[in-house]
Amino acid sequence: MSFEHLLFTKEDGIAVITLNRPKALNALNKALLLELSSALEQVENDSSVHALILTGAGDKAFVAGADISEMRVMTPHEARAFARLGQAVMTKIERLAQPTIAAVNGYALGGGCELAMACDIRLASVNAKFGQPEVNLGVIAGFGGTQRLQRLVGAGIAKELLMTGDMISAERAAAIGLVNHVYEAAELLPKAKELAKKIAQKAPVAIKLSKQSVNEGVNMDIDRALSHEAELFALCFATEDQKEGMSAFLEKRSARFEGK
Ligand code: CO8
Repeated sequence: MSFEHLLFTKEDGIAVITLNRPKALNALNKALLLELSSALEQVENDSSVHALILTGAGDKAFVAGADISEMRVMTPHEARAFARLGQAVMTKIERLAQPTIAAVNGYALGGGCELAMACDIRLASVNAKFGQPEVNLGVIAGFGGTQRLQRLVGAGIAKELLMTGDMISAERAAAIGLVNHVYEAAELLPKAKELAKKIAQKAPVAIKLSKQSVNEGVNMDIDRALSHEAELFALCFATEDQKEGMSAFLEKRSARFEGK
C-alpha cells in the first residue's frame, strides 16, 4: 500500500511510520489521519511486525498539531466528527497488538503530543518540545489530550499544561514522566530501533498481555485490576512461550519464542 502523507518501512520485524507533511510541520489533517488508520491496520494484521515506531519527517517537528487551516472553518458538528476521527486513530495506536514507540524528533504540540501519548513508550530528541497549546486557538485538546496527559503526569501538571498552553523542553518532559529518555537528534531513531528490537526478542504474547493489563487496568479499581492481571497471567500458561521461557531458564540456554 502506498501513502501520500506517510512513509512506511519494515525491517527486521520493526515497522516505522513517518508522518510526512514537512511543509506543514507534519500537521494532522483528515487525509493523514485516514492514511495512518490504514497503516495501523496493516501493522496489526502483519504477524511479522513485532514493534512499531512512529516519527515525523524532517528535523523540526514530530507533529505540530491538528491542521489549523483545515479546522479554522469547521462547524461544531464537523469539529466533533474530526475529534472522534482523531480519537479513534489514537485509540487504535494505544490498543495495537504490537508495542509502539514514539520517536519525537521536534515539536509535539496539540494533536502531536496526543499522538505521542497514545504510544506505549516515548523517546525524544534534545530539541523536542511538548505542549497542548489549544487554548491559544480558542479550543481544547480533542484527540485525547485532556485524558491521557493526566493519566501520564497527574492532574495538576496536566491542567497547568492544558491551561497555559506552555511548551516544555524534552528535559522537562522527561522530569514529569511524559517521555522515557532523551537523546541527541542523530541518536534518536537508532535508539528507538534498538529498544524496539530488544522488546521484539521477548515473548510476543507476554508483551501483548503486559500492554493490555496496564492499559485496561488503569481504568479499573485496584481489586478488579488485580483480578484482571491474574486472568491474563493465567492465559500465559496456555502458551508454548511460557513452557519455552521457563524451560530455557532452567536449562541455562536462551529462549526461542514463537509467539504461540
Ligand atoms: N496546522 C497547520 N499548519 C501548521 C501547523 C498546524 N498545526 N503548525 C505549523 N503549520 C505550518 C505553518 O502554518 C507554516 O506554514 P507556511 O510555511 O505555509 O506558512 C509551516 O507549518 C511552518 O510553521 P511556522 O512558520 O509557524 O514555523 P515556526 O518555526 O515559526 O514555528 C511552531 C513552529 C511553534 C510549531 C508553530 O508552527 C506553531 O505554533 N504551530 C501551531 C502549533 C499548535 O497550535 N498546535 C495545536 C493545534 S490544535 C490541535 O492540535 C488540536 C487537536 C485536537 C483537535 C480536535 C478536533 C476539533
